[in-house]
Amino acid sequence: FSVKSVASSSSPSAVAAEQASQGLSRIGLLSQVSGVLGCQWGDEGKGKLVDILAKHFDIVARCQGGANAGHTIYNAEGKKFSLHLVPSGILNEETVCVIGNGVVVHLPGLFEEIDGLEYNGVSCKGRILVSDRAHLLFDFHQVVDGLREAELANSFIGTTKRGIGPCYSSKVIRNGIRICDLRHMDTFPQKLNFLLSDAALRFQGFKYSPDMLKEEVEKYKRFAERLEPFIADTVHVVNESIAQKKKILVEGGQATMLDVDFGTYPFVTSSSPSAGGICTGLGIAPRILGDLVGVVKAYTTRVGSGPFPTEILGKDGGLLRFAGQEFGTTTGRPRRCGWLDVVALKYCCQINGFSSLNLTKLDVLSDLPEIQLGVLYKHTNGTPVKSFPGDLRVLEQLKVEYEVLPGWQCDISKVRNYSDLPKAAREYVERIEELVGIPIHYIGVGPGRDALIYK
Ligand code: 2SA
Ligand code: GDP
Ligand code: MG
Repeated sequence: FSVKSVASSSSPSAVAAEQASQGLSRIGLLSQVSGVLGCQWGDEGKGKLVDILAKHFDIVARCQGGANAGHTIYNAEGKKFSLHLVPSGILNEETVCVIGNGVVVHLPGLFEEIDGLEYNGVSCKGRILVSDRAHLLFDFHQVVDGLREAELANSFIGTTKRGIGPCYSSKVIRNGIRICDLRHMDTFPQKLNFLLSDAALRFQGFKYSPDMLKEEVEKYKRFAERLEPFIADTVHVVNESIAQKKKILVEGGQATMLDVDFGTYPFVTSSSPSAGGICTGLGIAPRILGDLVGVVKAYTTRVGSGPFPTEILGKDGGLLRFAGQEFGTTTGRPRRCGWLDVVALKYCCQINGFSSLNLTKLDVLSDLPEIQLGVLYKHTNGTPVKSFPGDLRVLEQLKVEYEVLPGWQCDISKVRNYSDLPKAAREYVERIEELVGIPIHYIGVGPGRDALIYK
């Protein structure tokens, strides 16, 4: 397998012209390995930026999560695609898409996604590589996800029920079945039997019979055949590509506030959507990691349970949800909405060391007469909270101090130059930059590919 280089796909002069006009200098991502990561609780619009940037990269890779992710992108004709496992570089036909070792792969879902893309004219053959080290996520993991949530009753996490937690549990407890195990159908049934009987022992509601195992094994024999051309040692492919000076863009799923270590535990996902997940989920050395772009919505959303300090409850939160069309890409669940939380954003920037930010959905705030920014957390006794607390009880009890900025109350969705934004919108952007200390290089003013301002 070989990855065609972005630089060698056109003549040198064409490449120079491209870079000079609207290429690499404009996007500011000059490092060999760059990444796009979520700064809040997911759905910041990571997919859109990755789709736009893809043409400047040879490889776009996912390093963690699974089909819990929902990344919405639009092609040049405005056709909408919702991606879950396939990286958002897939619409750019020169890009190779890698599903790294850190991803948990539900094969029926992956094939459904590939079929949907092919049906819509997007060729996937030879363009998607799945790591032989990635773990298989079975239907039973999804059933167990639902059973665990039911057991938790009122304190449920609000997972996507895509089986993510149970699959990572299998991986970490070392019972997991990996993509490379599909090449050993002699031992596969035994491994799967162990997983299924374990689940049956743990959950009364889990129905399991020898027929079910037989059926699942037969299904996976067919999947194994179909998957074979997609399977690769992606650690080798990625590192060989790095050695050949090719460019790699890593697409994060979920976000730092959902990170199993840094997020609002236990109301988190089961992977590492922060910078560290790039190294462990793709086999890329930390020294090689370059520019990371943090994607942050101009307000905040969260789907599922857990603390949300700047949440707007009631009718006003509903208005923001309606304006931003805040419904889950994977599950259709309504997202909780609130003001931009600068305390959480600074914490996220600290962990990830972003070189720049993409502020998305600024257009959604256009109708508001005033906009609030959560700038400080205070304990109930009035003393400031020094940094984002790990203790959920502290987080649930604190008070947020807000700054109030004027709104601009006009349509900005057609604006393409930063200087053409209304003064109040620029002031909002610049106040965030000032508070966080990281430049905002990209500003989203609509869902479409063209609705992006380069600042
Ligand atoms: P899980 O399924 O075990 O990863 O759920 C654990 C928590 O992680 C949250 N989570 C997400 N939050 C926002 N967006 C996600 N993707 C979909 C989307 C979500 C959807 O793009 O809209 O469609 O509902 C995502 N994936 C996981 C989840 O809500 C739990 O809080
Ligand atoms: P992701 O998971 O971070 O890729 O984000 P999602 O795709 O789940 O959710 C972001 C939603 O906002 C999608 O429907 C995007 O099409 C849309 N979107 C992205 N950027 C913008 C923007 O700047 N303005 C508006 N109005 N919508 C946007
Ligand atoms: Mg999403």
